[in-house]
Formats: sequence, C-alpha cells, structure tokens
Amino acid sequence: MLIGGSLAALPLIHELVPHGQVHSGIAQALEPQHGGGGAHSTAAHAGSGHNGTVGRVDPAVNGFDPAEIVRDFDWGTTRRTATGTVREWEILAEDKEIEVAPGVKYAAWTYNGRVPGPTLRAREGERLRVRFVNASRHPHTMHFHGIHTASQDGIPGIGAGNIEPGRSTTYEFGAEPFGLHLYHCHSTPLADHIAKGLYGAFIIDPKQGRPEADELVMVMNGFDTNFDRTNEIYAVNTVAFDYMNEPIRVKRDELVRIYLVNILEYDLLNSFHIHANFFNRFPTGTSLEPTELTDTIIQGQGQRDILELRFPYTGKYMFHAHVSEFAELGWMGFFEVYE
Ligand SMILES: [Cu+2]
Repeated sequence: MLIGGSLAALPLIHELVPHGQVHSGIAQALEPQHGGGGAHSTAAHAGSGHNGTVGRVDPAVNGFDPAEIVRDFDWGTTRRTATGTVREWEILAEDKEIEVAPGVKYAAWTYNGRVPGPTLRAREGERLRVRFVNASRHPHTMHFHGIHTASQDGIPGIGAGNIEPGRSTTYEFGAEPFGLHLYHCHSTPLADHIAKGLYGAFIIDPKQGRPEADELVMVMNGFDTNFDRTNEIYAVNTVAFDYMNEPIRVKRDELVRIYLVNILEYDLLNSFHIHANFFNRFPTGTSLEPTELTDTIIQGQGQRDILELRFPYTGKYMFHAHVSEFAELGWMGFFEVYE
C-alpha cells in the first residue's frame, strides 16, 4: 500500500467502486469496517458534500502548482535565422516523488520536475529543437505528435532511440500541423512510461492566431498508486480535487479557451463535462471552425480537443469527468466566474 501520511485526509478516496479489489483495498486501509467494495457515500463523510479531500497538497512539496500549470505555456526561446524562426527548449527527465492527493505519494518520472511536463507552445511553420537530457535512472525518449521524419519520432530503435540515463539528444522538426498535440515518452513498457508522468501538451498556434481568450490547459491524467494497472487517483493536471479547493477563476462573458488533453492510461475512455454551460468543440484543434456545441465530450487515450466557451453568469460551476468513478476519485473541479 503506497498510501503514506495521514489516511484520514482522504475521506473520498475510499468510497468506491466496482473497479476491482483495488479500491476496496484502499477502503480497508482507510476504514476497515467498510470492507470490500461497499459504495458508502463518502461525500457525506467528507462533511462538505462535494469537496473530495481535507486540506490541499502543498504546491511547495511538489515544486509545481496546478493553479499555475493551468495557465502556464512554455514558449521556449527563439532566434531568427536566414530560413525563419528556430524555437528551442531544454527538457530534463528525472525521477521524483510527487503528492497526487493529500497524503498520497507517487514515485513519478517527470519532464522538468513536473507532471504534466511543460506545455510546449510554438507557431505553425517554425523550426523546433528540443534538447532532451535524461537524468532519470531509466531509459526514456520524447515522442512528439505532429508531422516529422522517422528519425525524430522518439521511439526505441530508430534515430537516437532510447536515451540512456546520463545521455542526451536533440529532436528537431517543423511545427506542423497547427492544433493541440502532445508529447510523451515512448520507451517500453509504454503504458508504464506514460503513466509514471512522462507527458505534456504540445500546442502549435495557427499562423493567423486564434481570437483573444483566457487560455487554460487541462491534461486529464491518473495514477496507479499500487501497481495493479488500474488507477486509484484521477485528476486534471495531477492533483486530485485541487480545483475544488482552488477554483479556476474566470471573468464573466470573457472567451475561455481550454486545451484539453487525455493522457490517461489503463482506462480506455475519459470525459469532460461542464455544468450550466455549453462549449464549442474543435477536435484536435486542427480547424478554426467548431464541429459541435455541447456540454460533454469523450476522449480516448491520447485524444485532444480545444473547447471554447463564455460564462454568462457569475458563480461557481463544476466541471468533471462524466465517468462518475473518475470524478469521485479526484477528477472534478470548479470554475469561479467573477464580474
Ligand atoms: Cu520513459
């Protein structure tokens, strides 16, 4: 059982859910009298009715803060050359213990010390160079979605292949097509290298840009805290329930653009649902015209969408996975709309 620290700090995590013995194992650890698999209403135990945890993960413990990650876009550094703009980043892979819910530690593998890794952002047509240094104890790669040559694809056995501990490489490719992509480690076993935390959003802006908006990045992820290849914790941007405790503040009537990425492993599908509102959906962000006005979308593993909406009324509005189990294990949050 990986759960350390204060078990009592996790009133909601023990509820749940016929997903196997996993959750009942947690339930027993937390409250043995509940035994295996009973679906007690822990929201009631939690006292606040909807808040999943008591207290908050201290961002200083992790060295990153979901409240900042949600608006943190890493544009790297640029320089002009005769053939155009070259945009460059340096990414470091390192092993790092993180806290994914109060008292729940997870031995993560990280890009630049955070999960998700930095949201890399570029403009269509630029030349991109990513210097990758592996300071982890395991071989890793960086595999980018997008259009590029085989040698830059970041998979074992082709190009630089696996980057061994202490080694580095530089990936180089053009920024195309515009849209919302992602990057992740592609070493094997693949599901484990992704689930450990080696992933991030990768945004290529169209040449003409997009309308001015309050932009947010949400990477839907999960954590298998007991190595049974199912997730015990679900979240957006890693920390369970964090946006319940620290709602994302947005301005009434302002355009909000959400870059939504599903990098969940071990579960086939994830979803995003907004309360009391609807959003325009731009699948993979590769078109400037939305395909749908809706309030719920489903994403498979690795799928992405850009969502645009405005909140016409002030107040607090939930967003969460419409897979109830995921929501109750951490994947829920609030927008707080101010005047
Ligand atoms: Cu890896």
